[in-house]
Formats: sequence, structure tokens, C-alpha cells
Amino acid sequence: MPSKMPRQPKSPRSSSGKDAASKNPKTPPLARTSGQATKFDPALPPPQDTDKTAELQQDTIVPGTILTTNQGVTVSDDQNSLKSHVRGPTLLEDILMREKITHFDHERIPERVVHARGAAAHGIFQVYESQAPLTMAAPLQAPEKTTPVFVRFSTVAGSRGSTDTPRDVRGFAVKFYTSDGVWDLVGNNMPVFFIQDANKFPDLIHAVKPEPNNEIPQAQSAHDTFWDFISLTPESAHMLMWLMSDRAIPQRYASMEGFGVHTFRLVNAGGETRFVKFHWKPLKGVCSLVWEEAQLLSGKDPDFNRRDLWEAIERGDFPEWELGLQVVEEADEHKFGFDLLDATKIIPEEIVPVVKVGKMVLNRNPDNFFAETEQVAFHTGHVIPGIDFTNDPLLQGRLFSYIDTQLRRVGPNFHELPINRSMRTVDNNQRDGFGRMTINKGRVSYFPNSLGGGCPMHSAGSAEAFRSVAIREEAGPKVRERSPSFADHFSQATQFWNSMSAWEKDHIAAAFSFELNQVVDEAVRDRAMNEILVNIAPDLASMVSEATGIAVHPAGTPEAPTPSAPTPAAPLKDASKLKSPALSMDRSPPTIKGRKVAVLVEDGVDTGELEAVLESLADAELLAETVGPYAGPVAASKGALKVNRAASNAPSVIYDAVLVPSGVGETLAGQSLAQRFVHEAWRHGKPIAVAADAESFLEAAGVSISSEGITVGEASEIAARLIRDIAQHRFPNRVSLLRPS
Ligand code: HDE
Repeated sequence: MPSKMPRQPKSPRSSSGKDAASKNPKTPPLARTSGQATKFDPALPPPQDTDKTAELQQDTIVPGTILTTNQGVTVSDDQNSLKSHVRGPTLLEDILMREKITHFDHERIPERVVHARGAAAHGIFQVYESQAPLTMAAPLQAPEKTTPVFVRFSTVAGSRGSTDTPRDVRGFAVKFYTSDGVWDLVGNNMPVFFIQDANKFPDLIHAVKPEPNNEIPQAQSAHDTFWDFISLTPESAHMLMWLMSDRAIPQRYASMEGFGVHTFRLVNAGGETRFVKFHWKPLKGVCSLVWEEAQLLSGKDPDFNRRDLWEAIERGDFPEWELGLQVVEEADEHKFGFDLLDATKIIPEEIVPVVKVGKMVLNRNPDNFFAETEQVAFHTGHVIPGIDFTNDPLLQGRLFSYIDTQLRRVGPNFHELPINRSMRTVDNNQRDGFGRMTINKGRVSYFPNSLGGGCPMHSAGSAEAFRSVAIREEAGPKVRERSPSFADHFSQATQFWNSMSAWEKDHIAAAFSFELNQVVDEAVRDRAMNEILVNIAPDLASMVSEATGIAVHPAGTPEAPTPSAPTPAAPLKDASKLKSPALSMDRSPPTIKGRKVAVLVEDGVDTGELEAVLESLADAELLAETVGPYAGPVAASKGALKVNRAASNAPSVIYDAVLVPSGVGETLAGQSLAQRFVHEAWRHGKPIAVAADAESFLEAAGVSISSEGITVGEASEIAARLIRDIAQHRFPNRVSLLRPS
């Protein structure tokens, strides 16, 4: 029989909702106190408050040996339907077949309207020091306390079955199972957004999604409708810069930054409130792919990012991020020259530093993709005491949209599903609906009541209850308008451009050129150039103009656009000097742990040397794989050597670096597949190290030996030099993407 994990009740909590143990070490963890909803069998031991894994186990099924129906009846034969005779028609009476097929017919739920493709993992969050002066938020109180989290990364535009590596924004959604209830920080890997008002979201998404007549193209912004919308929406200029940068093609989820995007509020126990922007800083550093690599990966390994996340966690190389806070005092709200409520703006880190207050570690893969990754339901409105909202009109719209979408996608009782349910017992008068799981006892499901002793009661006087901050709103007429303080659409786009290194500018201009070369409509191309790019940076516009053939209309000519067109409400600032160095990715990652090296092997490889190389790479915490002509053995100097991967199945784009040991160069030089392998690695800026006898192989592959990050040397030294070069991530100056040689 399939067996459930040992049965435990859902975690009972103290009525205050705080982890009693963390306050008073003498109190047994999670002692049951009066006032709290209890489970049917209170005699069973409660799980640890902080252990979501244990809590999930009560719904985790381990496969057994005996096949049953959904009603628990043992099945004798599940491969043949019931027929009137051996060659006769199937009978309506075949309850076994009907149950099986009907369930199958209903296996899918609607995919997310955006962010459909994603991957997720469990983990924990721990604060470094109490942030009680800033906020009551439970995970930010005590360093000795861990809060379970479930994090889902996603792309936006593609369907659930699309690829991991399109040019796109990545979702970075964190569910904290806190002792005060669930808190969702539903962010992205970019700190700004395309639009300022939620009312435009359906337009944006309709424009970027596949075009409605033919559902083409999948998971791409490089098409007419996206650029039509964007070129008419100057508020998107800043986000467009992020999207055209390599941030839109992250190398791995573990090397992405995350951002809450909106300005939120922190609230402390005294009711004081401050503005805050949330950041996630990856401890692996911020690293991206290059565009051609991302495109190749889409075909060769569409699961590239989710595979990396899964495998890293399986081998114990846990992805980690620090939570950063940018805190702004209420009194400073208007000192920035842009509006904190405008989600198209960042607060440069050089102006308000990001203070790192805690760490999140992802340490467990889900057991079941559907039950966890697909059914997880995030909502920006899932907040706990200590966190509150601002009037950002994008955030305000999200507060409506997420609950609405979960009701449609997962159902009214989505909060009861194991992956969504609060670690704190839920107790209210909401009842019924599809798939209700709890059996709520008693006659009373209303308030006020006397028959239920007035329970469950409001916690009006409790300091720990959620109550919205009593912000004093300005008086004014009810309007359907954008605030004039949201009118500067270009300064921060220019600031982004100014903050980039030369190779990053090259990649951004190449990305714009790729996209606009894909756009067919001449008016859209023209508008993207002359209404948007020209207003961001003239040098960007001329680089893209050269690579697309779209003319820049000189100032003073009839076609010349108005700066900040089409409807500037304020004069365009001189942004040419704005710069925020923190925006650049031009820095080496702090660790090389877990990077993958392809070691190309063939008949004739020197076994001793290969073993030494593999040992050096392993000592540096790199993952080396031998890549041969096929997955079987090659004839090495000391006999048959089983290789890890066949070159036909393991393209260079799945590796970070390539090494060619001695004894194989000549053979490889005659193989077009091997040549393509190193040529691509070279084009994509990856470190390459080859033994001296493989120099001619590099030449045959069209690799410029004098370029940075290429080592040709003695067998004893190439591994060390490759390790040193891997520490730089890439050598992006080798090949211009805008003007490829
Ligand atoms: Fe979302 N967004 N969004 N979004 N969003 C959804 O909720 C929406 C926005 C983000 O892994 C939907 O469960 C509106 C900004 C992530 O499950 C939906 C607006 C940011 C995820 C929705 C925005 C995000 C979503 C679709 C404009 C970064 C995936 C399915 C106001 C801060 C979460 C779902 C996951 C998902 C609406 C803009 C992040 C329809 C209306 C800005 C990471 O509710």
C-alpha cells in the first residue's frame, strides 16, 4: 500500500503567533495555549514551528506495492478494460477505466497567465541581527530563528513548456512561512518595471506574448507587437535597458539578483513606518549568458536553468542570497528627484546603500513539481505584521490581480494546499468551496456570535495583529490621472547606459539591433529609434542605427521627435552625468564553485595527465566532465576510459570552460563537431586551456590564440591557468556582438 509519512497534525501555534521557544527558552516549543484552534487529534506531537518540510510530510505519499483505486479498492488488472466479451465493446460499467481516464482528463490546471514557466526550491531564511527597530516582520526578529521559504523562479512571456533562456524578465518569488502567517515577496530579477500603472498590464502582456492570430513567436520580445507597444510607451525606457542587457539572460538562477521592485513600508512595534526597497544579492555573484549562447541553449538544453538549480541542490551546492534593505525615512520621501511610488525608478545604491540583513539558502528540491512548483500561489497581498504597502499604482493593482488569478487558476481553497498553507493554524469563518480540505467543526461560521463563545475573536488590542498603517493621505479630487512626479521617463534609462562597461554597451546595442531587425513594420522601427533610443542616449541610438539601418532623424527636421515624447509633463533633465556603478555586471564572481568544465577526450588521451587535470579541477570545486566522440569508452594510454558525455549530446554552451589534454589535439582537429565546440566556447568568451600539442586544433577551430582567456601550455600548468581564468567568468571583450568579426 502507498504509505503516508508519519501522521502529524498541522503545526499548532501559540495564540500570539510568535514562536514561544524563541522568546522563552523554558517554554517547550509550540506549547499549545488556550485561544488557539486545535486539530482533531491534539495528542499527536506537533512538528517544529520552523520545519515546513516536516509539516509537508503529512501529505507526502511514498509509493507502495499494491495498486488501488482512488477509493482504496485493490485493483486486479489496470491494463485491460472491461468488455462484453473478449472482442466486444467496452462497458460503461468499467468503473476502473473510467476513474483512471477521467482523472487523467482533468490533470491540468490553467497555466499562469504570465510567469508560466518556472522552477522552485525549498530553503530557509535567517536574519543576521534583529531588525526590530525597523520592523515587526517575524523573519527579521531573531538570528537564532530560521524561517522556511519556498522560492519560484520563472520567465514571463513563454508558456509552461517553453525554454529557460529567452531574453526575458525572470520572476523571483519568495514565500516565507513565518510564525505570523505567510509573507510573499513576489519580485523579479530587475528592479524596475515597464509600466507605472497596473491598468496597463494586460496591454503590456498582450503585446509581448505570442501574437494572437498565429501564436508566434514563443517566449520572445523580438516581434512587432511588443515593439509597437513599447515605442508608444516611453515610461518603459528604463526597463527596456534592463531587458536589452545581459540581465535578461541570467546564467543561473543562483547568480541572479532579486528585487521587490516597489517601495514597500516597514512598520515597527511602535507603529513607526519607513519606506523600503527589498533586494536579494546572490552569493555566487551576478553572471549572465551571452545572447548567442542563450539562443543555442534554448534548443540544446531548454531546461538549462532549472537543471542547474536542481543539480546544484542535489549535490549540496546550495544557492544563497543575502536579503538587502534600502531604507528611506518618511521625511526623506521627496528628496530624490523622482517619485518613490514610481516603479520605473531605482534608488541608486550609491545614494541609499543596500544593507544586508540576512541570508536565504535553498537546500531542498521539491518532491513533486505539480503539487509544489505549479500549485504554489503567490500574492503580493500576503503580508505579515511589520510589512505594509505604499500607493505605488502598480503595486495597488497587483494587490487585486494575484488573489484573483489564484482563485481562477487554483481555486478558492488554494491556501489549504500543503505548499501554500500557513504554518500558523488558520481560523476564520470562511467555509466551503471547491476542494475544501478542512473539516471545520461546530455550528458557528459567522461573527458576531454567542453560540460559539464569540470565537474566533478579533485581536483588536494585540500588538502583533496585522493592521494597516494609518497613513495620512493628501486631500484632492478623485482623478484618473498619472502624477506629474512620474513624468521623467528617460533619466534613469540614461543612467543605466552610462553605468555600463564597454562590453556591456556592446551587448545592449546588439540586443536592441537583434530585436529591431526582427521587427517588420517600418513605422514601429522608426518610432523605437526616434522616440525611445534617441532620448536614452545618442551614442546608443547611433550604434543601433548602424546595425539596423534605421535612420536617426536629426534635430530640427520635421520627423525629429520631441524629447521625452509623446507627452512630457515635465522638461527632460540633463541625465548625461547620471551614473550608478552598482548596475554594472563587469566584475568577477566571488566563487567558482560548481562551474562546469568540459575536458575533450579522444583515443590516445594520456590517462595519467587526464587524472591529474581532473583532480586539480575537483580540488578547485569545479565540476569536470569528459566529453568524447560517444558515450562509450575511448582508448586511453592506460586502457579503455569511459567518458561522461558524447559531444553530440553535450554542446559547449552547457559548460563554463574547456580543457584539451595532450594526446588528442590532432584527432580533434579533424572533427567538425569538436571544432565547433571550442569555437563556440571562444565566441562566448569562455576560458579555454589546451595542451601544447592541441594548438593546431585551436587554429583549425578558428580560435584566436592571442585573445584573453586562452591558454596553450604544458600539461602540468594548463589546469591551474584555466582555474584562474574561470574566476573571471567570461572574457567578453574577445568578440563584439554588435560588430562580430
Ligand atoms: Fe506579476 N503576476 N503582475 N509582476 N508576477 C503574476 O500571478 C501582475 C509584476 C511576478 O512564481 C500572476 O500567480 C500585474 C511586477 C512574479 O508563481 C498575476 C502586474 C513584478 C510572478 C500577475 C504585475 C511581478 C507573477 C500570474 C502589474 C515584479 C510569478 C500568475 C501591476 C515585482 C509568481 C500568478 C510565481 C505572476 C499580475 C507586475 C512579479 C496575473 C497585474 C512589477 C514573480 O497575478
